[in-house]
Amino acid sequence: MALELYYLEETDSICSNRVVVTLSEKGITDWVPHKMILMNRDQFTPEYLKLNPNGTVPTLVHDGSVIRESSLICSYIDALRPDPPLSPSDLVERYHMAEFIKLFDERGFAATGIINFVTKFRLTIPRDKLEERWKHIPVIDRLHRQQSVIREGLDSLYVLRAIGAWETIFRRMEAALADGRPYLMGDRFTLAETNSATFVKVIEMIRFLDFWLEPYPKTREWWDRVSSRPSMQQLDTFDSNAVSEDSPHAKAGRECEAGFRKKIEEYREQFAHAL
Ligand SMILES: N[C@@H](CCC(=O)N[C@@H](CS)C(=O)NCC(=O)O)C(=O)O
Repeated sequence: MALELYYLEETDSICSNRVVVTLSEKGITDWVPHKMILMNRDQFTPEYLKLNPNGTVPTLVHDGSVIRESSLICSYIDALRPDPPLSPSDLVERYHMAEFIKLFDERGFAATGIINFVTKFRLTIPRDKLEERWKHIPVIDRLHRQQSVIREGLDSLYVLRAIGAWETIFRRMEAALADGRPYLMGDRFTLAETNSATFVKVIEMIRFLDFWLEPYPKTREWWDRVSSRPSMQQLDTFDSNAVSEDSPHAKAGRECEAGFRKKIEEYREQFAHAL
């Protein structure tokens, strides 16, 4: 079996890392890496666009068949090699896990990108580089999201939406973990973790996680448990890690913290009714 992965090997590459963590948890090490660099616009070469017309990373190629979309790639890998299973055996539980993953895909992904863009990207990447990259983005939603947060900063409405997405996710996680279970689906680490932990990692890299999780103690414990697994710890050995207090993420986080906290307060006041 030949598994080839087109991916980014950077600590804040949330979708690629979903797959990297899944491969590690499955104990699969014999995959062929094709490292991509977004700033070199590797995602827009004609050869890559044939594999992935969205111009996004990651893409998995298995014996010549192409599998796209990070959460689907993770499910594919789980199905490919059954042990250890990363899905519950119970049918209803499997669909409850899929509901979580749908929420992470539909709201968590964009929200995490927005938080990374409005902090680290906004403060470190030269505007002309971003303008050049924007000329090639083939999906208009992604283009508008990036342009709005880069141009308007924390005042972009996308930032409040991103906060809303994470407030919903944290509330749902807290509810799932309320009975004392260690992982979202029960006793075992599953795809619900591989599909969310790399997103939460970025919030931690920016140093926003400690204050954000204050009202969510069970989710805090969950994060401590999940982030200490070797599959997650390896992410800190990649480029763009935020281990040092001098890293771009840590610096951008310090610069934006006060404004971001105000936005969380604003959201919590306006949306106390949210579930
Ligand atoms: N829904 C896709 C999203 C993938 C995605 O957008 N990846 C980002 C990197 S995290 C990317 O390739 N961005 C390309 C760009 O910004 O030009 C998935 O889950 O695989």
